[in-house]
Amino acid sequence: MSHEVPALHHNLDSDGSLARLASSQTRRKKWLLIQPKSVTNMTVDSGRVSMPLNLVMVATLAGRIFDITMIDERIGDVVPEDFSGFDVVAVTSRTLNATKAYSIGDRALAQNRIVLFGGVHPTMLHDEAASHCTSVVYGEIESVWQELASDVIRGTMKGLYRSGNLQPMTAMQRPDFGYALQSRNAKRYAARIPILATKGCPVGCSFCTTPVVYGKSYRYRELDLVLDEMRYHQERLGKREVTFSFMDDNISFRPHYFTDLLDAMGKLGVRWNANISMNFLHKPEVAEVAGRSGCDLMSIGFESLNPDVLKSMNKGSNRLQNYETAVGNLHRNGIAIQGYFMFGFDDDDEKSFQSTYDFIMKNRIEFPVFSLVTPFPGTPFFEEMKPRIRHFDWDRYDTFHLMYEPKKMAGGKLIENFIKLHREVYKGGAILKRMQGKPLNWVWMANLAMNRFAARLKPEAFL
Ligand code: B12
Ligand code: SF4
Repeated sequence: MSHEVPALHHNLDSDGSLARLASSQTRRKKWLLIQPKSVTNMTVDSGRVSMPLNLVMVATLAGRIFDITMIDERIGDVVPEDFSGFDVVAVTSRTLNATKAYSIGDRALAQNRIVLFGGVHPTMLHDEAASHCTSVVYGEIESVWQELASDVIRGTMKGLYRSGNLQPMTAMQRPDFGYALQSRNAKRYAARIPILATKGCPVGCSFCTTPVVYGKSYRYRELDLVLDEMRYHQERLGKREVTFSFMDDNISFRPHYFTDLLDAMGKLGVRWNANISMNFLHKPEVAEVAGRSGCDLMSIGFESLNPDVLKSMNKGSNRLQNYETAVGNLHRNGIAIQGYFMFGFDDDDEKSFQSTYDFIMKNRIEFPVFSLVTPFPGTPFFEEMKPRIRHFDWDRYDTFHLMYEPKKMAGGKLIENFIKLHREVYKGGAILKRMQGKPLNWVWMANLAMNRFAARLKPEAFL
């Protein structure tokens, strides 16, 4: 079971120079890592959030030579007003919490701290982010670590850290969740442990940032590293049935790697869920091996039931004729489906809503998630829609706002149908029809929460 691993471009500290520089520090510099909470009142930043693997990875790397404190506003940790106890304030940001990140950055800059920004939004809009921080890290921290860490020690910061060479994932250390678990609010994290087997997705959907940041590359960790990480958590928690949540963009892009991973996981006795693309789910054997390996939920971007919409978003992995087969295969193996659906494309009309409703009800999709298509900065879709986008208020980039007037239906109608679909799919009778006979677990709870969420949706909240 061996897999070829992409060539090592350079190690994270290949010649030991960083270690030597670090040991020459008179004291270890102190880093404050911050996960800001967005201001949206929609579902995307609430409930039980997962431990932030992004910041945990930053902490794991930086913690070897710096002192780390981590704050996650989403679980109720409070960002201090006074940053004088820290040398470096490092903030992660997506678009929907960028405004919050910027205000933290401004405050820390005013207190003469080194302010680092990372995450998808500063990566995509580094010129904009630059005015609120000392340095932006483009993409993953691992690929610029040696240069970044050396500059922090010497105090010679550059505005942007960006590497042409992506690190092979073999160089990725096991994330140390101790940094996240230090918080007294840590019990608010979801129990599922975030884990990463692969990075990147070359499918190239026009609305997605992943192909922009990581190009056509698709990297994966050696299976033994992933399995060792799972065993480590089994031992740490003293039980076999630990539940993992893969944070991969598209874990199934290399079918052989994926099925080998599942075969091996089946022997460990863990439970897991993941984002997965449809590219080979229509083959019954994939769902069979997934079911045997402990998968209880797969998150699938069905995106649309409208063939013109699918074509316009360049989602080659989705073939409408495979949708029902893929669902049937997963259900036969006891795997629930979190199905993602987007609305608001130029080719969408009322029929898109009706066919989505029919598909969900007929196929008893357990956990449908709806969003309004949102052109995120840096994507091809953003560039295409820019002249028509109604606002650039990042707080409203939560996939629950009307971003532009679609061509075939007025914005008001789009929102009306969007709310109606939520209510129809999540009304009591519909939940029963979709969920009857399914295991009594958190998916039921998610449905009940969505029932309450749907009831309070008001058209004006989407503007
Ligand atoms: C897994 C995932 C989820 C999971 C878990 C999210 C979570 N709690 O972390 C779930 C399913 C819950 C989810 C939900 C959503 N997601 Co999501 N998700 C992802 C995905 C596929 C992987 C994220 C991940 O954890 N990767 C693994 C970590 C280790 O990598 P990383 O985050 O890139 O971090 C590295 C670097 O960025 C950098 N870095 C990051 N932060 C920092 C900070 C500093 C200081 C430094 C130096 C470096 C640094 O170093 C890190 C280590 O290498 C990304 C795609 C992607 N590749 O980013 C989309 C993505 C982040 N999601 C996206 C969206 C839109 C959403 C939703 C709004 C969808 C919806 N309608 O509900 C919600 C919003 C949730 C929220 N509150 O943010 C968009 C965000 C676009 C944007 N511009 O903001 C992305 C980019 C996908 C896309 N469409 O392009 N998501
Ligand atoms: S399949 Fe998913 S991860 Fe891949 S480009 Fe499309 S939206 Fe992004």
